[in-house]
Amino acid sequence: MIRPLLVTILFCFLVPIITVNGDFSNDSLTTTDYEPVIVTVDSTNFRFTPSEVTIYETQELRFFWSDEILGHNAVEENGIFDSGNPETDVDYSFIFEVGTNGTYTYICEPHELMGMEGIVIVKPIIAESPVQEESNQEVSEKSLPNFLLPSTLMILIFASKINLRKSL
Ligand SMILES: [Cu+2]
Repeated sequence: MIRPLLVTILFCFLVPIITVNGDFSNDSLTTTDYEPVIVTVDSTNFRFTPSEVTIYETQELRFFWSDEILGHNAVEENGIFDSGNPETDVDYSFIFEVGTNGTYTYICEPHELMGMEGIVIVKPIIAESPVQEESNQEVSEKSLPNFLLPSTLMILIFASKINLRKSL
């Protein structure tokens, strides 16, 4: 009589624990927490700073400077991104989509010969978009009781049958 009851209780507790743990692995990386990485022009007027940045796919890369003495731009060597004409005030952002990880080199067109260039290292992410994560959570919350109810009922029926047999 005690054993089936114990099994039932154990099963009811273990199943939700296993299910919840399984879902946690998907949440290990989220894209929404990433701050934009800002690249500007240093005091020499001919260098980007930082000249090398490491970012993640979907993280914002922002080229920002204002009141510069000279006009600058940031143009990726294969045209992946381009801030436009050289300006003394620039606020240009670019986002590398998922799957575009790699190393990118860009230049400032008017000062290319002076070595005004920068490198962006884009690392891949495994995360889903925030919208997908929310919907996954909804699904697991909804499916959990639906899944537990039939299995719990079956175990209870099974347990009661064993008890019935024993009492006969
Ligand atoms: Cu420049």
